[in-house]
Amino acid sequence: MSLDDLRYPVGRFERPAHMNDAARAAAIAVIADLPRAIRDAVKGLSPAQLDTPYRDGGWSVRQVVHHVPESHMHAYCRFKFALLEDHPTIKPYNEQMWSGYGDQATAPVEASLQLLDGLHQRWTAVLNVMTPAEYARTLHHPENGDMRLDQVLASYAWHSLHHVAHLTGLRQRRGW
Ligand code: NI
Repeated sequence: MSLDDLRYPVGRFERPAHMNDAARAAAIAVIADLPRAIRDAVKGLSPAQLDTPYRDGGWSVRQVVHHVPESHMHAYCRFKFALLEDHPTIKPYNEQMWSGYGDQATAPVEASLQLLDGLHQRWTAVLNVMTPAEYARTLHHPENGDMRLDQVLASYAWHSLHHVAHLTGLRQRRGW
């Protein structure tokens, strides 16, 4: 497998120009299901397996599991800011630095799984009450430019599948 296949197992994110009702519903279903998907993807792994990089030079399984709720806490706040403020500028964060901080090696994986459970229930509740007009609201990302909330939703649905595939791909290759 090429590095790109290992790093981008579901392909790179492509920002959709438009999202219809069905596309939004499919993306919301991915967000709603992610806590279960991640939990299943790490079920039964030993501490040594959790500390295994999903690819050479990549994050460990543990770091991937801790990264997802950290990323999605930002996502949740970005949605609420964009819903309640006019075209807010959101705060980027350096995910490599966040994932390199010491807590990522020591925090229990279960803590991040529980965080995902509650966070995604709340986030899904927001996504399910948003109107089509609200999905057209925008935010400004200092690095990625202006985005509509339906495009942000698409990016996090992709992000969810992307990281689950890192974990399931590793287990498949190792026969775990
Ligand atoms: Ni990520």
